[in-house]
Amino acid sequence: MQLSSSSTLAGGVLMPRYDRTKLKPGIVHIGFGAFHRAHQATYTDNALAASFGDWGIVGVSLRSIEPIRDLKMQDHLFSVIARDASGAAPRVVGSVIGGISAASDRDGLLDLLADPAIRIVSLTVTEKAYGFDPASGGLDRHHPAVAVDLVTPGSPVGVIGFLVEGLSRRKQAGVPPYTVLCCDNLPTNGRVVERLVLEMAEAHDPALASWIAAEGAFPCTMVDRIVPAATDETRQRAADLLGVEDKLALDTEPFMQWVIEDRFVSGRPEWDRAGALFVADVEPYEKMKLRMLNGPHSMIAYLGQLKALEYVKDVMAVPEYAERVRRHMSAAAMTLDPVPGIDLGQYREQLIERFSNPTIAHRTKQIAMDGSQKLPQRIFAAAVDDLAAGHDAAAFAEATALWIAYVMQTPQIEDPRAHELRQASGVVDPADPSANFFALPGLFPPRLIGDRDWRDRVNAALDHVLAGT
Ligand code: CS2
Repeated sequence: MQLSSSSTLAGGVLMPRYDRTKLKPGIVHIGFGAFHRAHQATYTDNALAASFGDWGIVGVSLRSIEPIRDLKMQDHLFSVIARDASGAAPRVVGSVIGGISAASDRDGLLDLLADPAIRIVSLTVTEKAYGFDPASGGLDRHHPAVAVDLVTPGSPVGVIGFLVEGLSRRKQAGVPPYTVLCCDNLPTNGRVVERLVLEMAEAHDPALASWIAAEGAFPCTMVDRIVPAATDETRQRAADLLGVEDKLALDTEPFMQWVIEDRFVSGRPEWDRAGALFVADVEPYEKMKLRMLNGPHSMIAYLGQLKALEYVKDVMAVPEYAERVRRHMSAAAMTLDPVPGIDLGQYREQLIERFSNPTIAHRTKQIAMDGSQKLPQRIFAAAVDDLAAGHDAAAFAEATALWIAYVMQTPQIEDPRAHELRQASGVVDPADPSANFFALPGLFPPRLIGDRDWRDRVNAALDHVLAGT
Protein backbone atom coordinates (compact mmCIF):
# COMPACT_ATOMS: atom_id res chain seq x y z
CA MET A 1 0.00 0.00 0.00
CA GLN A 2 1.30 3.44 -0.92
CA LEU A 3 0.82 6.57 1.17
CA SER A 4 -2.37 8.50 0.27
CA SER A 5 -5.01 10.64 1.98
CA SER A 6 -7.03 7.50 2.77
CA SER A 7 -4.10 5.53 4.28
CA THR A 8 -4.32 4.17 7.78
CA LEU A 9 -0.91 4.77 9.24
CA ALA A 10 0.91 3.14 12.10
CA GLY A 11 0.34 4.69 15.53
CA GLY A 12 2.62 7.56 16.56
CA VAL A 13 2.86 9.11 13.09
CA LEU A 14 2.05 12.82 13.30
CA MET A 15 -0.51 13.91 10.68
CA PRO A 16 -1.33 17.40 9.29
CA ARG A 17 -3.28 19.27 11.98
CA TYR A 18 -5.52 21.30 9.65
CA ASP A 19 -8.11 20.64 6.96
CA ARG A 20 -6.12 20.03 3.79
CA THR A 21 -9.26 20.03 1.66
CA LYS A 22 -9.63 23.76 2.41
CA LEU A 23 -6.02 24.60 1.60
CA LYS A 24 -5.46 26.81 -1.47
CA PRO A 25 -2.12 27.43 -3.22
CA GLY A 26 -0.12 30.56 -2.35
CA ILE A 27 3.48 29.41 -2.85
CA VAL A 28 5.31 27.90 -5.80
CA HIS A 29 8.45 26.10 -4.74
CA ILE A 30 11.04 25.44 -7.46
CA GLY A 31 13.41 22.57 -6.64
CA PHE A 32 11.15 19.92 -5.17
CA GLY A 33 13.87 17.85 -3.50
CA ALA A 34 14.39 16.22 -0.12
CA PHE A 35 15.74 19.43 1.42
CA HIS A 36 12.61 21.37 0.55
CA ARG A 37 10.35 18.67 1.94
CA ALA A 38 12.23 18.49 5.24
CA HIS A 39 12.62 22.25 5.56
CA GLN A 40 10.28 24.82 3.98
CA ALA A 41 7.41 22.36 3.47
CA THR A 42 7.72 21.24 7.10
CA TYR A 43 7.88 24.81 8.43
CA THR A 44 4.81 25.65 6.33
CA ASP A 45 3.01 22.56 7.66
CA ASN A 46 3.71 23.78 11.21
CA ALA A 47 2.68 27.35 10.35
CA LEU A 48 -0.59 26.13 8.83
CA ALA A 49 -1.30 24.16 11.99
CA ALA A 50 -0.66 27.30 14.08
CA SER A 51 -2.62 29.73 11.89
CA PHE A 52 -4.29 28.45 8.77
CA GLY A 53 -4.19 30.52 5.56
CA ASP A 54 -4.03 30.30 1.77
CA TRP A 55 -0.43 29.14 1.73
CA GLY A 56 -0.49 25.71 0.14
CA ILE A 57 2.66 24.88 -1.84
CA VAL A 58 2.88 23.74 -5.45
CA GLY A 59 6.14 21.79 -5.81
CA VAL A 60 8.05 22.26 -9.06
CA SER A 61 10.82 20.22 -10.51
CA LEU A 62 12.66 21.92 -13.36
CA ARG A 63 14.18 18.79 -14.85
CA SER A 64 13.17 15.51 -13.25
CA ILE A 65 9.74 13.99 -13.77
CA GLU A 66 9.80 11.26 -11.12
CA PRO A 67 9.40 13.15 -7.83
CA ILE A 68 6.35 15.02 -9.09
CA ARG A 69 4.84 11.82 -10.47
CA ASP A 70 5.38 10.12 -7.09
CA LEU A 71 3.96 13.17 -5.29
CA LYS A 72 0.77 13.04 -7.34
CA MET A 73 0.36 9.31 -6.75
CA GLN A 74 0.44 10.00 -3.01
CA ASP A 75 -2.18 12.80 -2.98
CA HIS A 76 0.81 15.17 -2.52
CA LEU A 77 1.57 13.67 0.88
CA PHE A 78 5.03 12.59 2.02
CA SER A 79 6.73 11.70 5.26
CA VAL A 80 9.59 13.41 7.06
CA ILE A 81 11.36 11.25 9.63
CA ALA A 82 13.58 12.98 12.16
CA ARG A 83 16.16 10.66 13.71
CA ASP A 84 18.79 10.72 16.37
CA ALA A 85 20.19 8.33 18.93
CA SER A 86 17.01 8.62 21.02
CA GLY A 87 14.78 7.33 18.21
CA ALA A 88 12.70 8.32 15.20
CA ALA A 89 9.87 10.86 14.97
CA PRO A 90 7.82 10.23 11.81
CA ARG A 91 5.31 12.75 10.49
CA VAL A 92 3.30 13.23 7.33
CA VAL A 93 3.49 16.72 5.82
CA GLY A 94 0.37 18.14 4.16
CA SER A 95 1.42 21.63 3.05
CA VAL A 96 2.12 20.61 -0.56
CA ILE A 97 -1.05 20.43 -2.61
CA GLY A 98 0.15 20.39 -6.20
CA GLY A 99 3.10 19.54 -8.39
CA ILE A 100 4.47 20.47 -11.82
CA SER A 101 7.38 19.07 -13.81
CA ALA A 102 8.55 22.00 -15.90
CA ALA A 103 10.24 19.64 -18.37
CA SER A 104 6.86 18.22 -19.39
CA ASP A 105 4.54 21.14 -18.54
CA ARG A 106 6.28 24.47 -19.07
CA ASP A 107 3.03 26.26 -19.86
CA GLY A 108 1.40 24.93 -16.72
CA LEU A 109 4.20 26.44 -14.68
CA LEU A 110 4.07 29.77 -16.51
CA ASP A 111 0.30 29.98 -16.01
CA LEU A 112 0.75 29.31 -12.32
CA LEU A 113 3.51 31.91 -11.99
CA ALA A 114 1.13 34.47 -13.49
CA ASP A 115 -1.71 33.49 -11.13
CA PRO A 116 -2.46 36.29 -8.59
CA ALA A 117 -3.05 33.62 -5.91
CA ILE A 118 0.68 32.84 -5.96
CA ARG A 119 2.40 35.41 -3.77
CA ILE A 120 5.70 33.68 -3.03
CA VAL A 121 8.08 31.73 -5.27
CA SER A 122 10.67 29.96 -3.15
CA LEU A 123 13.76 28.24 -4.48
CA THR A 124 16.14 25.38 -3.64
CA VAL A 125 17.84 24.64 -6.94
CA THR A 126 21.51 24.35 -5.76
CA GLU A 127 24.28 26.86 -6.27
CA LYS A 128 25.10 25.92 -9.84
CA ALA A 129 21.59 26.37 -11.24
CA TYR A 130 21.51 30.16 -10.97
CA GLY A 131 24.14 30.99 -13.58
CA PHE A 132 25.95 33.37 -11.24
CA ASP A 133 29.34 34.65 -12.31
CA PRO A 134 31.37 35.17 -9.12
CA ALA A 135 33.84 37.45 -10.91
CA SER A 136 31.22 40.01 -12.00
CA GLY A 137 28.52 39.24 -9.43
CA GLY A 138 26.06 39.14 -12.34
CA LEU A 139 24.82 36.62 -14.89
CA ASP A 140 27.18 34.07 -16.36
CA ARG A 141 26.12 34.46 -19.96
CA HIS A 142 27.80 31.16 -20.89
CA HIS A 143 25.73 29.18 -18.37
CA PRO A 144 23.66 26.76 -20.50
CA ALA A 145 20.23 27.81 -19.18
CA VAL A 146 21.08 31.52 -19.00
CA ALA A 147 22.33 31.51 -22.58
CA VAL A 148 19.03 29.98 -23.81
CA ASP A 149 16.80 32.20 -21.67
CA LEU A 150 18.50 35.37 -22.87
CA VAL A 151 17.54 34.48 -26.43
CA THR A 152 14.07 32.93 -26.05
CA PRO A 153 12.44 34.47 -22.97
CA GLY A 154 8.94 33.17 -23.79
CA SER A 155 9.99 29.53 -23.37
CA PRO A 156 12.35 29.48 -20.40
CA VAL A 157 14.43 26.51 -19.29
CA GLY A 158 16.34 27.81 -16.26
CA VAL A 159 15.32 29.19 -12.90
CA ILE A 160 16.12 32.85 -13.66
CA GLY A 161 14.34 32.57 -17.02
CA PHE A 162 11.19 31.24 -15.35
CA LEU A 163 11.23 33.91 -12.65
CA VAL A 164 11.59 36.70 -15.22
CA GLU A 165 8.97 35.35 -17.61
CA GLY A 166 6.53 34.82 -14.72
CA LEU A 167 7.08 38.40 -13.55
CA SER A 168 6.72 39.70 -17.08
CA ARG A 169 3.32 38.01 -17.46
CA ARG A 170 2.20 39.45 -14.14
CA LYS A 171 3.22 42.95 -15.15
CA GLN A 172 1.30 42.61 -18.41
CA ALA A 173 -1.77 41.40 -16.53
CA GLY A 174 -1.54 44.12 -13.88
CA VAL A 175 -0.81 41.60 -11.11
CA PRO A 176 1.72 42.55 -8.40
CA PRO A 177 5.00 40.62 -8.41
CA TYR A 178 5.59 37.59 -6.21
CA THR A 179 8.21 37.63 -3.51
CA VAL A 180 11.21 35.54 -4.62
CA LEU A 181 12.55 33.61 -1.64
CA CYS A 182 15.93 32.04 -2.33
CA CYS A 183 16.76 29.19 0.07
CA ASP A 184 20.11 28.08 -1.36
CA ASN A 185 23.44 28.27 0.45
CA LEU A 186 24.74 31.44 -1.19
CA PRO A 187 25.82 34.54 0.72
CA THR A 188 23.24 37.34 0.48
CA ASN A 189 21.20 34.89 -1.58
CA GLY A 190 18.24 37.26 -2.06
CA ARG A 191 20.48 40.05 -3.34
CA VAL A 192 22.23 37.65 -5.73
CA VAL A 193 18.97 36.40 -7.23
CA GLU A 194 17.58 39.94 -7.42
CA ARG A 195 20.59 41.07 -9.41
CA LEU A 196 20.38 38.09 -11.80
CA VAL A 197 16.63 38.57 -12.33
CA LEU A 198 17.06 42.30 -12.96
CA GLU A 199 19.91 41.71 -15.38
CA MET A 200 17.92 39.20 -17.42
CA ALA A 201 14.78 41.37 -17.32
CA GLU A 202 16.84 44.37 -18.44
CA ALA A 203 18.14 42.38 -21.43
CA HIS A 204 14.54 41.69 -22.53
CA ASP A 205 12.70 44.86 -21.53
CA PRO A 206 14.13 47.68 -19.41
CA ALA A 207 10.62 48.70 -18.26
CA LEU A 208 10.14 45.22 -16.81
CA ALA A 209 13.41 45.54 -14.91
CA SER A 210 12.36 48.93 -13.47
CA TRP A 211 8.99 47.51 -12.41
CA ILE A 212 10.63 44.52 -10.66
CA ALA A 213 13.19 46.80 -8.99
CA ALA A 214 10.45 49.09 -7.70
CA GLU A 215 7.73 46.59 -6.79
CA GLY A 216 9.45 43.25 -6.18
CA ALA A 217 11.08 41.73 -3.10
CA PHE A 218 13.92 39.26 -2.77
CA PRO A 219 14.46 38.61 0.95
CA CYS A 220 17.67 36.89 2.05
CA THR A 221 17.38 33.67 4.05
CA MET A 222 19.56 31.28 5.99
CA VAL A 223 18.25 27.72 5.89
CA ASP A 224 19.58 24.77 7.83
CA ARG A 225 18.70 21.11 8.20
CA ILE A 226 20.82 18.10 7.36
CA VAL A 227 18.94 15.96 4.84
CA PRO A 228 20.89 13.17 3.14
CA ALA A 229 19.77 11.88 -0.25
CA ALA A 230 17.33 9.01 0.34
CA THR A 231 18.24 5.42 -0.51
CA ASP A 232 16.29 2.14 -0.76
CA GLU A 233 17.21 1.57 2.87
CA THR A 234 15.62 4.91 3.83
CA ARG A 235 12.40 3.96 2.04
CA GLN A 236 12.34 0.50 3.61
CA ARG A 237 12.80 1.87 7.11
CA ALA A 238 10.11 4.48 6.46
CA ALA A 239 7.68 1.78 5.26
CA ASP A 240 8.32 -0.20 8.47
CA LEU A 241 7.62 2.88 10.59
CA LEU A 242 4.64 4.23 8.66
CA GLY A 243 2.93 0.98 7.76
CA VAL A 244 2.65 2.13 4.12
CA GLU A 245 5.13 2.75 1.32
CA ASP A 246 6.34 6.32 0.72
CA LYS A 247 8.32 6.86 -2.46
CA LEU A 248 9.36 10.31 -1.21
CA ALA A 249 10.49 9.18 2.24
CA LEU A 250 13.52 10.85 3.77
CA ASP A 251 15.57 10.84 6.93
CA THR A 252 16.63 14.03 8.60
CA GLU A 253 17.86 15.32 11.94
CA PRO A 254 15.54 16.85 14.58
CA PHE A 255 17.31 20.24 14.28
CA MET A 256 16.05 22.85 11.84
CA GLN A 257 16.65 26.56 11.51
CA TRP A 258 15.36 29.31 9.23
CA VAL A 259 16.33 32.97 9.44
CA ILE A 260 14.46 35.23 7.03
CA GLU A 261 14.65 38.89 6.12
CA ASP A 262 11.13 40.22 6.65
CA ARG A 263 10.50 41.82 3.27
CA PHE A 264 7.51 40.32 1.46
CA VAL A 265 5.36 42.12 -1.08
CA SER A 266 2.05 40.31 -0.60
CA GLY A 267 2.14 38.62 2.77
CA ARG A 268 3.61 35.36 3.97
CA PRO A 269 2.74 32.37 6.14
CA GLU A 270 3.29 32.84 9.85
CA TRP A 271 6.51 30.86 9.70
CA ASP A 272 7.58 32.63 12.91
CA ARG A 273 4.89 30.62 14.71
CA ALA A 274 6.71 27.53 13.42
CA GLY A 275 10.04 28.67 14.86
CA ALA A 276 11.50 30.72 11.97
CA LEU A 277 13.32 33.88 12.97
CA PHE A 278 12.45 37.08 11.10
CA VAL A 279 15.23 39.66 11.19
CA ALA A 280 16.23 42.88 9.45
CA ASP A 281 19.66 41.56 8.44
CA VAL A 282 20.29 37.89 7.67
CA GLU A 283 23.93 38.29 6.69
CA PRO A 284 25.55 37.50 10.08
CA TYR A 285 23.53 34.26 10.29
CA GLU A 286 24.26 33.11 6.77
CA LYS A 287 27.97 33.86 7.10
CA MET A 288 28.04 31.90 10.34
CA LYS A 289 26.30 28.94 8.75
CA LEU A 290 28.29 28.96 5.51
CA ARG A 291 31.61 29.20 7.32
CA MET A 292 31.00 27.10 10.46
CA LEU A 293 28.69 24.42 9.05
CA ASN A 294 29.09 24.23 5.29
CA GLY A 295 32.86 24.94 5.22
CA PRO A 296 33.66 22.14 7.68
CA HIS A 297 31.12 19.95 5.88
CA SER A 298 33.09 20.33 2.64
CA MET A 299 36.33 19.73 4.53
CA ILE A 300 34.86 16.53 6.04
CA ALA A 301 33.61 15.47 2.62
CA TYR A 302 37.04 15.68 0.97
CA LEU A 303 38.83 14.15 3.94
CA GLY A 304 36.27 11.34 4.01
CA GLN A 305 36.59 10.72 0.28
CA LEU A 306 40.39 10.62 0.49
CA LYS A 307 40.32 8.26 3.48
CA ALA A 308 37.54 6.02 2.10
CA LEU A 309 35.09 7.04 4.83
CA GLU A 310 31.59 6.89 3.38
CA TYR A 311 29.60 9.05 5.78
CA VAL A 312 30.09 12.30 7.70
CA LYS A 313 29.50 10.36 10.95
CA ASP A 314 32.39 7.99 10.02
CA VAL A 315 34.79 10.93 9.77
CA MET A 316 33.48 12.33 13.06
CA ALA A 317 34.03 8.94 14.73
CA VAL A 318 37.83 9.30 14.26
CA PRO A 319 38.86 11.49 17.24
CA GLU A 320 41.78 13.10 15.37
CA TYR A 321 39.49 14.13 12.51
CA ALA A 322 36.76 15.37 14.83
CA GLU A 323 39.37 17.56 16.47
CA ARG A 324 40.39 18.95 13.07
CA VAL A 325 36.78 19.74 12.35
CA ARG A 326 36.48 21.54 15.68
CA ARG A 327 39.65 23.54 14.92
CA HIS A 328 38.28 24.52 11.53
CA MET A 329 35.02 25.67 13.13
CA SER A 330 36.92 27.73 15.71
CA ALA A 331 39.01 29.34 12.97
CA ALA A 332 35.82 30.11 11.01
CA ALA A 333 34.22 31.62 14.13
CA MET A 334 37.17 34.02 14.41
CA THR A 335 36.27 35.50 11.02
CA LEU A 336 32.71 36.39 12.11
CA ASP A 337 31.19 39.47 13.64
CA PRO A 338 28.96 38.77 16.64
CA VAL A 339 25.74 37.03 15.61
CA PRO A 340 22.69 38.32 17.54
CA GLY A 341 21.43 35.80 20.06
CA ILE A 342 24.03 33.14 19.26
CA ASP A 343 26.99 31.92 21.30
CA LEU A 344 29.44 30.70 18.66
CA GLY A 345 31.13 28.26 21.03
CA GLN A 346 27.80 26.59 21.74
CA TYR A 347 26.90 26.69 18.06
CA ARG A 348 30.17 24.87 17.28
CA GLU A 349 29.56 22.15 19.86
CA GLN A 350 26.02 21.68 18.61
CA LEU A 351 27.40 21.27 15.08
CA ILE A 352 29.89 18.65 16.25
CA GLU A 353 27.00 16.75 17.79
CA ARG A 354 24.83 17.10 14.69
CA PHE A 355 27.62 15.89 12.39
CA SER A 356 28.17 12.93 14.73
CA ASN A 357 24.47 11.88 14.73
CA PRO A 358 24.86 8.09 14.37
CA THR A 359 21.47 7.66 12.67
CA ILE A 360 22.14 10.08 9.79
CA ALA A 361 23.87 8.49 6.81
CA HIS A 362 25.09 11.60 4.98
CA ARG A 363 27.43 10.54 2.20
CA THR A 364 30.74 12.40 1.96
CA LYS A 365 30.43 11.88 -1.79
CA GLN A 366 27.18 13.86 -1.88
CA ILE A 367 28.69 16.88 -0.13
CA ALA A 368 31.91 16.62 -2.15
CA MET A 369 30.14 17.43 -5.42
CA ASP A 370 30.20 20.91 -6.98
CA GLY A 371 33.24 22.07 -5.00
CA SER A 372 33.93 24.89 -7.46
CA GLN A 373 30.49 26.32 -6.64
CA LYS A 374 30.74 25.85 -2.88
CA LEU A 375 34.29 26.61 -1.77
CA PRO A 376 34.35 30.32 -2.64
CA GLN A 377 31.72 31.21 -0.01
CA ARG A 378 32.51 28.40 2.45
CA ILE A 379 36.32 28.49 2.54
CA PHE A 380 37.89 31.23 0.41
CA ALA A 381 35.81 34.12 1.78
CA ALA A 382 36.74 33.06 5.33
CA ALA A 383 40.43 32.86 4.35
CA VAL A 384 40.30 36.41 2.94
CA ASP A 385 38.84 37.80 6.18
CA ASP A 386 41.24 35.81 8.33
CA LEU A 387 44.25 37.13 6.40
CA ALA A 388 42.88 40.66 6.57
CA ALA A 389 42.74 40.29 10.37
CA GLY A 390 46.46 39.43 10.38
CA HIS A 391 46.04 35.66 10.88
CA ASP A 392 47.52 32.91 8.72
CA ALA A 393 44.26 31.31 7.51
CA ALA A 394 45.95 27.92 7.90
CA ALA A 395 42.70 26.00 8.50
CA PHE A 396 41.31 27.28 5.20
CA ALA A 397 44.55 26.43 3.36
CA GLU A 398 44.23 22.86 4.68
CA ALA A 399 40.62 22.57 3.54
CA THR A 400 41.57 23.95 0.11
CA ALA A 401 44.37 21.39 -0.14
CA LEU A 402 41.95 18.57 0.69
CA TRP A 403 39.68 19.68 -2.13
CA ILE A 404 42.55 19.92 -4.64
CA ALA A 405 43.86 16.49 -3.59
CA TYR A 406 40.35 15.05 -3.98
CA VAL A 407 40.05 16.54 -7.47
CA MET A 408 43.49 15.21 -8.42
CA GLN A 409 42.80 11.71 -7.12
CA THR A 410 39.21 11.18 -8.22
CA PRO A 411 38.81 10.01 -11.81
CA GLN A 412 35.29 11.38 -12.21
CA ILE A 413 34.14 14.28 -10.11
CA GLU A 414 30.70 15.84 -10.24
CA ASP A 415 31.15 19.55 -10.79
CA PRO A 416 30.01 21.92 -13.53
CA ARG A 417 33.68 22.85 -13.97
CA ALA A 418 34.86 19.21 -13.92
CA HIS A 419 36.55 19.52 -17.30
CA GLU A 420 38.69 22.51 -16.29
CA LEU A 421 39.46 20.93 -12.93
CA ARG A 422 40.57 17.73 -14.66
CA GLN A 423 42.89 19.78 -16.86
CA ALA A 424 44.26 21.64 -13.85
CA SER A 425 45.14 18.28 -12.31
CA GLY A 426 47.03 17.22 -15.45
CA VAL A 427 50.58 18.49 -15.69
CA VAL A 428 51.46 19.90 -12.30
CA ASP A 429 54.54 21.91 -11.26
CA PRO A 430 55.94 19.92 -8.29
CA ALA A 431 57.21 23.17 -6.73
CA ASP A 432 53.77 24.78 -6.94
CA PRO A 433 51.20 21.97 -7.33
CA SER A 434 48.14 24.13 -6.73
CA ALA A 435 49.16 26.80 -9.30
CA ASN A 436 46.79 25.55 -12.03
CA PHE A 437 43.84 25.75 -9.65
CA PHE A 438 44.64 29.31 -8.60
CA ALA A 439 44.79 30.18 -12.30
CA LEU A 440 41.22 29.05 -13.03
CA PRO A 441 39.20 32.15 -13.93
CA GLY A 442 36.83 33.52 -11.28
CA LEU A 443 37.45 30.75 -8.76
CA PHE A 444 39.82 32.14 -6.12
CA PRO A 445 39.36 35.75 -4.99
CA PRO A 446 42.16 38.15 -6.07
CA ARG A 447 43.29 38.56 -2.44
CA LEU A 448 44.20 34.86 -2.29
CA ILE A 449 45.69 34.72 -5.77
CA GLY A 450 48.03 37.54 -4.80
CA ASP A 451 49.15 35.99 -1.52
CA ARG A 452 52.13 33.74 -2.21
CA ASP A 453 52.53 32.82 1.48
CA TRP A 454 49.02 31.50 1.64
CA ARG A 455 49.49 29.53 -1.55
CA ASP A 456 52.66 28.02 -0.07
CA ARG A 457 50.54 26.89 2.86
CA VAL A 458 48.09 25.27 0.47
CA ASN A 459 50.99 23.59 -1.34
CA ALA A 460 52.57 22.34 1.89
CA ALA A 461 49.22 20.92 3.05
CA LEU A 462 48.67 19.39 -0.39
CA ASP A 463 52.07 17.65 -0.27
CA HIS A 464 51.08 16.14 3.09
CA VAL A 465 47.71 14.97 1.87
CA LEU A 466 49.10 13.51 -1.35
CA ALA A 467 51.79 11.71 0.63
CA GLY A 468 48.97 10.23 2.72
CA THR A 469 50.21 11.79 5.98
C1 CS2 B 1 25.95 20.37 2.53
C2 CS2 B 1 24.61 21.07 2.74
O1 CS2 B 1 25.72 19.17 0.52
C3 CS2 B 1 26.27 20.13 1.07
O2 CS2 B 1 27.06 20.84 0.48
O3 CS2 B 1 26.96 21.11 3.14
O4 CS2 B 1 23.62 20.56 1.93
C4 CS2 B 1 24.18 21.00 4.22
O5 CS2 B 1 23.86 19.68 4.59
C5 CS2 B 1 23.00 21.90 4.48
O6 CS2 B 1 23.32 23.21 4.08
C6 CS2 B 1 22.62 21.86 5.96
O7 CS2 B 1 21.69 22.83 6.23
